Amino acid sequence: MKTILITGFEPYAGMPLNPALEAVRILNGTELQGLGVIRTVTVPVVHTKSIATVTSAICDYEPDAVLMIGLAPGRIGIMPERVAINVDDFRLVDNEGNQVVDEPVVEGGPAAYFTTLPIKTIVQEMRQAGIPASVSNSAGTFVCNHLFYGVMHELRNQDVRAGFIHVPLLPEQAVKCDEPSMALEQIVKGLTICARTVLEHQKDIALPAGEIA
Ligand code: PCA
Repeated sequence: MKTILITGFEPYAGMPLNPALEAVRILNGTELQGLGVIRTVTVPVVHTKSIATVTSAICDYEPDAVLMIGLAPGRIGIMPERVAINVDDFRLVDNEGNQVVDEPVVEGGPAAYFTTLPIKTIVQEMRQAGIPASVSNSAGTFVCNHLFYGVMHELRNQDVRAGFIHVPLLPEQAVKCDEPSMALEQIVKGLTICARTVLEHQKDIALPAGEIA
């Protein structure tokens, strides 16, 4: 039986909840029809703690794959990220008041790491299940990108596939700011499809997903 580790960020920016964490709490322990089991970990939105929290969970669970989940307000669907870049440029303070500007995530590290998840297949499978999904070409430069880059760097010589997926706001959060949203049940269903697809597909498909933004 394979193990897939799914990580979820705590609330941040004064929000009372983070849909990533709400979804991850529900997913903990889910069995994927004989393919594997989901294990989860909660990640602080603190740049000095986020990477270590996930690398320690990787040591504990020895997963076959790692899916890191975070919130991106304004996104219109579940969006697997293509690339992590080696820069912190925080538009907000993190949960311990740090605002890092124009510093590398890893001093001397490569400019970027690509996801090792089959993101096109993931998008296709979610769409076929009726869930809005698309590839994102930027995970931003806040703690989500920081964690994504840091974990890809830690895993660079290991046979563990990993990547980051952003989710939209919940409807109750979105009404206040007129942003797109997705119900928690749909986010949970979508992330379950992501986990299953990663365990079922080693290779990705060629689906056009380039965007100018
Ligand atoms: N989203 C933020 C950090 C935590 C989260 O869920 C981001 O996109 O960087």
